Amino acid sequence: MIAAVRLALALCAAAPLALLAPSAARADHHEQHEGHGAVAPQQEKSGESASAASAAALPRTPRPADAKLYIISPKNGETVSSPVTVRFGVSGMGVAPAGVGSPNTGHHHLLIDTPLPDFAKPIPNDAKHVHFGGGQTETTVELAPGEHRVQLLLGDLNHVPHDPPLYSDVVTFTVQ
Ligand SMILES: [Cu+2]
Repeated sequence: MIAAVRLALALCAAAPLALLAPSAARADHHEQHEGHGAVAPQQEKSGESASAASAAALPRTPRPADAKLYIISPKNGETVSSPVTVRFGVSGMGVAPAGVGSPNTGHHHLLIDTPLPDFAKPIPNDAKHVHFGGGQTETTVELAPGEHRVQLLLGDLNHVPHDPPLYSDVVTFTVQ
């Protein structure tokens, strides 16, 4: 029952996130927008923004305790050439596209040469935090020669890590 309610809340929160339409968002959702949109703290209403950001906790989606996330390839310590194919593995949960709130599912995020992000916020979306919202289970990345590290982090329909967060071990490899 609790899971169903949380799911409904999460679905409700999905619309403003997807549409980026603050006028359509309820007041509490609006705060979330300002919270995770405000990268620069020196905004006009910086005081308000900061308190809104700390108060606006997105709903976290529960997940099975025994679920596992792992990188199938490359292997830790391997030397590879660029572009590098990275294959994602998950057990105990399913993969669903972003925006789909099926229980015990999520979508992959590949963290490239960056540590784990703040689990209370949507996973950043940039060159170091790559979202696979279509439900993809592998990708190919261009990487400069040298040592690199990759790690997987599962996100729910709103791109927020589950509770508890599900992430893989770090894989470190060398691009020749
Ligand atoms: Cu995502």
